Amino acid sequence: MPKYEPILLKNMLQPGYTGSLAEYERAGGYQAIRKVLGKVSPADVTAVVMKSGLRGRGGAGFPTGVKWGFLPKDYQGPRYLCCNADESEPGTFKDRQLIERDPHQLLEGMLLACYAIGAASSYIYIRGEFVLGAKILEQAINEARAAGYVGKNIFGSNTTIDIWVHRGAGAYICGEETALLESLEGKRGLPRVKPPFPATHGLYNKPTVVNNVETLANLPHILNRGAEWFASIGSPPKSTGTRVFCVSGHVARPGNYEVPMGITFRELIYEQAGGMRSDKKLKAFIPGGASAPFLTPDHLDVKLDFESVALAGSMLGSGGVTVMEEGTDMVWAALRLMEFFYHESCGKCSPCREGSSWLVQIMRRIVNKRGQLADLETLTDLCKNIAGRTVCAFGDAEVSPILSTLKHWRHEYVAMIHAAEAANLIRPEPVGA
Ligand code: L3W
Repeated sequence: MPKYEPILLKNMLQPGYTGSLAEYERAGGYQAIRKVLGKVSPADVTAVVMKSGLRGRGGAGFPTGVKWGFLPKDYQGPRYLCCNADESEPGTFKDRQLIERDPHQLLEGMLLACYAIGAASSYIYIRGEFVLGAKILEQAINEARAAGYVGKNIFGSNTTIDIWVHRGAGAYICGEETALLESLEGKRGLPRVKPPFPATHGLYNKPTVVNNVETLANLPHILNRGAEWFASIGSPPKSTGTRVFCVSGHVARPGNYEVPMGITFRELIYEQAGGMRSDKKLKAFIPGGASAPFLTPDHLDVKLDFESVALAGSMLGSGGVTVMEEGTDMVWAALRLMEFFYHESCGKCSPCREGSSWLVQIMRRIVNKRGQLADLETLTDLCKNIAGRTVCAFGDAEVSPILSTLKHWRHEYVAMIHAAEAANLIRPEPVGA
């Protein structure tokens, strides 16, 4: 038995649960939408979600009900819901499990969100590599459509809600909400300048809500069990509910763990994930996906809630916790992440497009024992000229591995450079060579 009551993972933890429509309904599925449809007004559904304190599980943690509330009230044209299933943040693999193991939970969440915002069409933008997930979702939508739960006049009401699956083509940037919308419209996935936000100018320039898979999967439970119940879980008032944390790296039991927000990293790593995989001690961890700055063993007692992790100098982000043991080369680790961001930069903004290339070249030079102490200042300067100077949050994200490893493990960079000097390896190598 898990220590904490699972909410989102509950069904799939039952032996033999396949996630079919019949099994989801046997477990109490599609009760929330039946309870709400035509009986509770859309505004009241939004009010419940607002009161529950649910915040976005994709990275930014924006309050879900507040986001829905930004949609123009008097607008008569179409409005859309987009489910962000483009899970690509390194170290994050929760949405995939939610999709593959309990697809109807997500579909019911989408029906509730569509009802609340008045959307008749919704899209699941799923990462292209999630071939199995896309297939499972298509099958689940077909089952729900055949039962009259998706499509015209759902559950015999006069409400029409359709759900379509759209597969991405392997670009990390399409997890950024406006790049996702561009891609969904058939264009190249490049972020748009915000404001205007999707709430007013989204898909096809219409009012649109973009919510993450885990965010939407929480909705049936909130509508079934009430806002007060949800708000009492976790670390109220600002971090309510559970999070599905993806623990990876040098731990004994990597995997997804659903726990109430507010437990400590120590508990997540040492109790839930079984501690370190060997006798080596923990050296570092990334608390919320590769975009989140690294933390150290001094942060093990930080609580896993939005505010506490921000106070510790990082972010809870997408919930991907990557653990590294003693002996991990932090300069190499930062380079590895930087190579990912360099590869994935969409190229729209010069600081990110050009800067990521320079950062990778300098980091490679240091790791290849050709670095100089002046490189550390150049790295810092470059990072400062990228963060906050791009259209989307990618610029901030890509500098965090370098800035946070320089903050906590600068001595490793210096030692690498001194070792190169001692071996007389310094042969100034032009950047760009
Ligand atoms: C209307 C306003 N809407 C804000 C909406 C906005 C968006 C949400 C949050 O970045 C983070 C990033 C990654 N009127 C509004 C408004 N909104 N003000 O609220 O917006 P924002 O700008 O704070 O965040 P964002 O651009 O959505 C997301 C981090 O997440 N991240 C990325 C994870 C990646 C995945 C993945 O693999 N798919 O989850 C990880 O930590 O760095 O900081 O909806 O429209 N006045």
